[in-house]
Amino acid sequence: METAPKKQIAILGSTGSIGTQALEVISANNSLFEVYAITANNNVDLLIQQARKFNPEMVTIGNELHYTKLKEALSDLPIKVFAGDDSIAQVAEMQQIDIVLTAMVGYSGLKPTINAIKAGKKIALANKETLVVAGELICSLTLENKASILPVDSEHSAIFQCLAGEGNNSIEKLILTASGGPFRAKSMHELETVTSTQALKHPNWEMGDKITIDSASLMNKGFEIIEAKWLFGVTADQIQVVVHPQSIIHSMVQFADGSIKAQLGMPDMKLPIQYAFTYPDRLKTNFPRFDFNLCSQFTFERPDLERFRNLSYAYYAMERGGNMPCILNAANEIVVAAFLKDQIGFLQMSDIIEDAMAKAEYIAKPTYDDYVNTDKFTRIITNNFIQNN
Ligand code: MN3
Repeated sequence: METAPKKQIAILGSTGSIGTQALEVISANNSLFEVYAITANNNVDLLIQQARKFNPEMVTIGNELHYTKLKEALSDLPIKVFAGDDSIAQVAEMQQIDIVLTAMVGYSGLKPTINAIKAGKKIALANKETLVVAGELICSLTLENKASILPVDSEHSAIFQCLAGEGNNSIEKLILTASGGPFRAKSMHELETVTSTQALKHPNWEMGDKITIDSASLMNKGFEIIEAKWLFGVTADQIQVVVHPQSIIHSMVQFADGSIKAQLGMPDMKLPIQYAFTYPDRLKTNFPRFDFNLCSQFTFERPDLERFRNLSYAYYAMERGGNMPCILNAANEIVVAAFLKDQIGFLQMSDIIEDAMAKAEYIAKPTYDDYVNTDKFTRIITNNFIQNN
């Protein structure tokens, strides 16, 4: 029997939560997939371990201070070693690569994703900030270069799975589910004093620090509505967010006849990662199965936009368009970092984001350079708001 060549996979951000889970998926299916390249920003020790285990063609560390350590630790292996952000962006273009998994955190994902698109790659997109910041540019480049974007975010993977087989049937509405995060039931008064340690305890999902804070503040859901707009070509009024604390329904699509399709399963990112790698096929797994006999109820609530203002800021940024989502993202990255260092409180994150959105210069039709400048400037003014707090 003839066997297909293994799909060559590049993982940008291999030491993070998505990256490590992607490596588990590849390990479990090593007759189908091979790791061609891995990159990390700072976690050189784990990157070395991963490189020794998966023996990729190339390994890249963003922080150049770690280059020598990485190079020496792999000197007995035929692995090419690089350092610096430019090298990470270049990895994405390598001719041998079939799929690029973009799993880095925040704005840093933009440049490498653009490079991968220009090289016509299949992109398994886990870095939602890329679409938040520059969705319009990313979508036009994707079309132009015949690249394809496969969602890894669980909600968008759910929608993507619901759309399989629907051909040209148009979407009436997307219904994104949200767990509500660890602070779902907290009063406004309680939210004034919650700490980053409390925010980092997500009830259902194991994720990196930044996205866990974003989940607690509903900014993650805000980013996901913008991500959905670009991935599925819908407008703001076609996207509804519903809080579903059990996190079993991962999202839904409502069609023109009123029918609603949902995708369900245990919360486990390995499933959407694997589906992005194998689409349109499904692979057998031994992931835990959801059992209706063990679940007494599914509940749903309307998100509270007074306690969680970030979600309304995201709707506003999406409708305003231009560089407004880029401003939202940059301000959020800065306030989340400050909250993690206990420099500002939980509710102050939203106050400062609102100030930054009011102050940063709005550009209706931004170019790539405008996004770069918007990001830079918004970070400066957001830091000023934090200092003067
Ligand atoms: Mn998600």
